[in-house]
Amino acid sequence: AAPPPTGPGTDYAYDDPFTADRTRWWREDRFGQFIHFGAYSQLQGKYQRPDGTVCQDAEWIQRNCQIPRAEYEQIAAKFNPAGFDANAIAQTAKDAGQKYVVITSKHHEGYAMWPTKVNKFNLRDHSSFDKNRDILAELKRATAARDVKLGFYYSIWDWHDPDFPDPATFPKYKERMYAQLKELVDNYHPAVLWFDGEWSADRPNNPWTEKDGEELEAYVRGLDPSIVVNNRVGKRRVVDGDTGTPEQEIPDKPVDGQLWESCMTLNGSWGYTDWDHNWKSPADLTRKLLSIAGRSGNFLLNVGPDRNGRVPQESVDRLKQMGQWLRTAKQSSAVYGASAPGLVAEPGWGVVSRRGDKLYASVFDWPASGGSLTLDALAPFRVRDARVLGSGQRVKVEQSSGSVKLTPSGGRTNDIATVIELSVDPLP
Ligand code: JFZ
Repeated sequence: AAPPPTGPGTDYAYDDPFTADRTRWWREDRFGQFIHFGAYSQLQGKYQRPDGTVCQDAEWIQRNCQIPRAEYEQIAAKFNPAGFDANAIAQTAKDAGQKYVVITSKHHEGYAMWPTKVNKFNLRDHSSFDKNRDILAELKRATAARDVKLGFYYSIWDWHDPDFPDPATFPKYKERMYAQLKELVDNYHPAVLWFDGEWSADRPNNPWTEKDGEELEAYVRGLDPSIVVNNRVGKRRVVDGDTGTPEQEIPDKPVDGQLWESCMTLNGSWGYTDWDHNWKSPADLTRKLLSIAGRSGNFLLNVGPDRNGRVPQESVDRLKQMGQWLRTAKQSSAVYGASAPGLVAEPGWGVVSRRGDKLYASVFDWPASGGSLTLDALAPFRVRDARVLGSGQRVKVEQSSGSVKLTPSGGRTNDIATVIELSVDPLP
């Protein structure tokens, strides 16, 4: 699978991902599920060194705990995620309101989670797993059956491939990387390819360059032009870490005009660990989702299955509660297909998102009885109507040139966020 020719005159058609048809579904869906699952999951976050000391990490455990290559290969050979239940995982995403799933097909460790023919370091050839099973194929079937899209995370940085670190042999690695990407596209038809590991690194050295990223995007475009490629590679790469694919954080203001996605863990770890119980609350997670949508971004929220392939109940419970909130009184209108309002500034008492002629004011801090909420206008508009989703409670609206005052007639509808739907007409 040779990469496409590059150089003068071979530029492939660069379009604007933010407006391209292929990303319309992505900009509409807003909420996805990340899955970190790999040979590292076999250790569940703990490695006991020969001297008896214990080193803890998740998906970086091989590198950060200095596990020798041969020993890590022996650990991977024990990996047997017999309990991996693609239908249960896809249903968890569906119940949560997560419209797409992105699973690590190959993380930095270099271990492929599908029966690649490019090397033997994979779940088919180097594990204790059933050799008749293919978890990516199982997940493809299970997500498709629930109208959930499937994408793959793929790490460029590869700790296992012997040709990776040396710039002289790096092209051989790239050939194998391209061949693996062709396998993933041809065999599983992913909706998203989420590249990572493109940054400068040591142990091992990472020879990757921006040019490699542009070539990679061209190659993927050649494999399937409908695939949404995240903005860590390619000519539209967003170098500003705050708005490209921010890890564990949300940009502090709306970001329009580009695709951006905040990825977060439900606790503090991407890969499963026995020891990380720092679970975020459903209210916090739902408010993060609302804040991200109100700043025109996507939320990719992670689960890490254990060595047996099971998603922790703590994760399932939180995602289920997020889905229940979204399905109540069409509160999901504040998320799916919604973006930054543009017409008003983000208030201190919650977040505002916009979908067509509707503004959704998601109120985290409901005013005391008789109290009101103020929205500072950024552009002229008229409010036709305002009501609380779920109760139909009418809200008194007083507009002045620079602000809108909303005075509810009753109480909040829930403890996470009470959504006021405003019907508005932008004015010239
Ligand atoms: C990367 C991986 O190293 C990590 O294991 C996990 O898969 C995460 C989703 O992605 O971590 C990163 C990558 C980039 C930044 C931070 C963490 N960054 O650009 O700040």
